[in-house]
Amino acid sequence: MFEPRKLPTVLYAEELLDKAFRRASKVGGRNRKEKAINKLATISNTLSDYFDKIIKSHPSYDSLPEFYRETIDVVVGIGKIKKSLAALKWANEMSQKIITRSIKKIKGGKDIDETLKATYGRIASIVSQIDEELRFLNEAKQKMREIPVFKDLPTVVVAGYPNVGKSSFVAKISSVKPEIAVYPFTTKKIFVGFVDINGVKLQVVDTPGLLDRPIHKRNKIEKRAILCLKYLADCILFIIDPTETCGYSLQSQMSLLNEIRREFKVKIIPAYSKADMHNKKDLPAFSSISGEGISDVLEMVKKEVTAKKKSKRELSENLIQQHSDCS
Ligand SMILES: Nc1nc2c(ncn2[C@@H]2O[C@H](COP(=O)(O)OP(=O)(O)OP(=O)(O)O)[C@@H](O)[C@H]2O)c(=O)[nH]1
Ligand SMILES: [Mg+2]
Repeated sequence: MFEPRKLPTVLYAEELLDKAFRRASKVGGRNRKEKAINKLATISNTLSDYFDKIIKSHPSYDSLPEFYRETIDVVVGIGKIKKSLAALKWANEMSQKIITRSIKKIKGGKDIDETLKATYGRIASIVSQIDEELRFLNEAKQKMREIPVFKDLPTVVVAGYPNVGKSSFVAKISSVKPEIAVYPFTTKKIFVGFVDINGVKLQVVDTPGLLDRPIHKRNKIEKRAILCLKYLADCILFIIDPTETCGYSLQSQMSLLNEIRREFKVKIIPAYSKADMHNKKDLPAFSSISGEGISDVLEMVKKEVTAKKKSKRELSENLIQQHSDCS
């Protein structure tokens, strides 16, 4: 299983060269020739160990589960990661070639100091050429670390317009504490928490707010929320703020709800937030501040995911029965 959190920190060109050259400066030898060869071999090993480590720490992106593959593509761009890793491979091969050739030259009697100087220069030039890629891989690592690792548990994804109270709800019911603020677009990442509803363990996912607009107009942050709805949700809790203190009209929120209903085939539970501020009862209503209505909403979610689990089990039992029936 790919764990983005385990990706190593990537050194920039200057740091990497410094590491390799510093190690080389410490090696000795029985004579000048041997010492020079040992220096070059040390640079070669340091660089190739390092490049191999970085390249191997990345998974085969094409065989990752769809959710991770698409999310990484939105967050960093898989094409760019592949190109950068290819540049590292190139730098590795080039440095090995140059060093092998220089060692041969020294063994063959070429001027030691001159050869060493020229080799250091060429290695520095090659590694500097991939500085941009090293920096990109480091940024990619930072961004990928923010992608949570999901468990194989029934999952409810909390969605809705910005500022309606999604994070407040998730923080109230689960182990995770996303940031909450009075302004919209507070949540920019995906948060996952866990909740136990009377013995049923659930994964609850807080997503960034969505506006009612076509997919091609959605920004990266919204796209991440959409991927959670598409791949992770066994059920969607769609939160609506009827007080409109979120800054968006009830009409726009309902229009988004209809859009989500058209787009996703999983069960959607619409619920009003901020029940401490209104008396609307045509949908289930809860308040993350007073706590009213929360347990009813959780009960509805639990009923939904357990029903889904049951229908999944029935489906596989039916399949087994059909296929094992030899009569
Ligand atoms: N009165 C009242 N205010 C609430 C309730 N839930 C959330 N709020 C307030 O609404 C504002 C937005 O809450 P968040 O939980 O950050 O909303 P969000 O939907 O996660 O917002 P984004 O991450 O920006 O999409 C904050 O000022 C909260 O204190 C509630 O049940 N009652
Ligand atoms: Mg939020």
